[in-house]
Amino acid sequence: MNPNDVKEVFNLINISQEICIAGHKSPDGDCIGSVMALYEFLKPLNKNLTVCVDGAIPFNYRQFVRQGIIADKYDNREFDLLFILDCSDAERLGKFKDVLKNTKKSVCIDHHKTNESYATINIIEPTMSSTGELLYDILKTSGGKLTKQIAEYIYIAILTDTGRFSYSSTSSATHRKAAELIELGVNVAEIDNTVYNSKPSNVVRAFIESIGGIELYFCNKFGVASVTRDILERNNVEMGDVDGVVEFIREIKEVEVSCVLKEYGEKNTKISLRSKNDIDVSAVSVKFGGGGHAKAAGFEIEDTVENAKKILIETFKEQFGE
Ligand SMILES: [Mn+2]
Repeated sequence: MNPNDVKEVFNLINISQEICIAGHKSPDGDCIGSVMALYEFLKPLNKNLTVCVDGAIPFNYRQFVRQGIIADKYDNREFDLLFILDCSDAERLGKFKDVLKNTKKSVCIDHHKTNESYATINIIEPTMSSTGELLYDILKTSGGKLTKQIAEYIYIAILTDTGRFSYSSTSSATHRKAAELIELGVNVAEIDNTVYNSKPSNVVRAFIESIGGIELYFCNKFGVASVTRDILERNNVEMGDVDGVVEFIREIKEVEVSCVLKEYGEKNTKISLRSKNDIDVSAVSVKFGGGGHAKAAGFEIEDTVENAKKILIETFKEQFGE
């Protein structure tokens, strides 16, 4: 993290009145936690704040995001300053992507190694566990007091993007920062219960149906399952609510790469990949126009779930020497 960049970020905040905070579409815990932490940090500075995140907030994060805080649509206006968090490329802003084109000064804060440094100032740290952890480092340099509320948002971002402090991106520094957040008042058990132990039964049923379709290939090293429109409709749930399928597949002992295919439309399939050890799934993801990390990446294929699955199996055939 370049100290001059951070200084310039706070300088830009000082001289800006209309500030937009944007995250990536189909927001996850890191995106929501980071966006909301920055929102809470900027709130007392009496700026006009706009939050842009495309896609439904998953049910387990809804209580952390006050109703009406997120803009419905982008009206093409220009902001003095735009923050883009946890977003590896501008396309991932979804329906808000024009905000980057229309705003002169932008700051991107991210930890995806595939980040294309598309903003005016880019603070990109691929070794960080989460955008939340990186944002925490940045906010700490302000010297201002971080509230319990900010600490909670940062904690949610770190907790969820480290898989409850289990991924290899979790460093001793990550744990030290988590300790500081707890000292600021974060209730660990309460957050855990809200984020992980609060699923409506229909969401769990949709999860079980999705998991029920697991297919294993290449001596069980590659596991794949789909979340289809059918499953969602049958159980009356939103796509964003069915989380953790790809992580669940990875729990199988032999699985090296797990994959979930999400049917967003008849010819719109979103793919998430997880790697347990050495296979870099971000390389595969980039080939298909996506991005991510070595152990967690994603992209879209404009085809049916079944065809996308065939493409994925073919793609990993070589990796597993078949
Ligand atoms: Mn992230």
